[in-house]
Amino acid sequence: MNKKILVTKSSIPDLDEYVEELKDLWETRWLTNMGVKHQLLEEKLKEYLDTENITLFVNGHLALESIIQAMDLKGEVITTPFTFISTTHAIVRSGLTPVFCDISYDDYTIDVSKIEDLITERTSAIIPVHVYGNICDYQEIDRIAKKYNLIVIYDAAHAFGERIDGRNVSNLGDASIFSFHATKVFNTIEGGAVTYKKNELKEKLDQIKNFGITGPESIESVGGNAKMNEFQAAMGICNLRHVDDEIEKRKKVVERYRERLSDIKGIKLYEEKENVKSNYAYFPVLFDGYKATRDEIFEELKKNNIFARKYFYPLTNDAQCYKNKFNVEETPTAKYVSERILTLPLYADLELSDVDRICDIIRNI
Ligand code: T4K
Repeated sequence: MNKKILVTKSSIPDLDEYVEELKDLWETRWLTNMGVKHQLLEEKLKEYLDTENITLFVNGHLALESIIQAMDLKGEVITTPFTFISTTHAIVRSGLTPVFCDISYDDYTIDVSKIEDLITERTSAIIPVHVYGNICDYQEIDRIAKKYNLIVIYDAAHAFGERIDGRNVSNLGDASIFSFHATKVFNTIEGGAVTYKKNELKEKLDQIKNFGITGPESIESVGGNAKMNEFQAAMGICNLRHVDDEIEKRKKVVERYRERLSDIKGIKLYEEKENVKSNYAYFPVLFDGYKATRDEIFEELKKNNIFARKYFYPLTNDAQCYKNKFNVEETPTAKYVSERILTLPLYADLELSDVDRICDIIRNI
């Protein structure tokens, strides 16, 4: 049997490098609660992401819930169902109503031509997703947000380090959340961050992630616990040293996939854009009119010990827990895409011979 290939494989530093980074924790015994590693990683990420304001979190999901709380969103939030369930859950768990906008067939991000029809007097924000690292039409979103006085928080979980028109994605909208989960281009084991425009949000976010505590005898707000610990931050410090190399290696894998899968009838690949510096986070392939269906390809790969993933199927507005609450027919393009898309294995040290094998299975099915 061929070796098992999963959809991704975490990037990690050499064990010695990580151990070296951890050594001082054995002396200080300061393991969490915004220790020196946490502070250092925040500073380093500010620089890497070219942002003035960043707050670290224990994961991307709580980063999103926390910025929703900090920006005091109310009522309805326009978002898309073609995403990881986290985006929708964060809105619902914050007591808000998600209003689902359809996606564009070209890049699977929010269809900006459909946003305005969904705005009501209860709408407070738009939470678009840079799905797979495909960057949303931020200029049009900016225009709409300005016109209707809406807050924009990007779910940039997939878009770490990407740039568009020379700007780092961390600077788009009012705020962006990132995931540093083990499966991401840059990871802190579990982890996440929010970047944002308004300086005063820093204090609020720091409170929300630490029980609302502002001093040994003062608790100013109702917060939770969403702090990144020192082991996570240390992993981040190490991984950040190598992330550019990792992205370069991912690029090579993606180039090979493109070489082998472009210009095949019924296979649609996401078009690379000249104004975007990609991080090569995912490699989604749409089987639309191909000789085999997405599900047949998925099964055939599985028979060969290759585990691609149906990101993102089902749509979040079709998840069991949201059945009868939302109507998937209202987002027909998202439904169409989610039934046909497959994300193929992609990680820095995926061998090109394995890419060839995956492509051969797809081509020869
Ligand atoms: N917004 C968006 C758009 C997101 O995609 C996500 C997370 C979030 C928000 C929330 O951010 P976080 O709170 O997670 O920071 C995975 C990840 O757990 C999740 O972070 C990610 N999106 C989502 C797209 O993928 P699953 O359920 O697919 O994970 P799992 O356990 O099936 O792992 C997938 C593959 O990754 C495995 O087949 C092998 C590899 N893997 C996995 C783990 C756990 C590793 O190589 N190392 C590992 O440690 O959700």
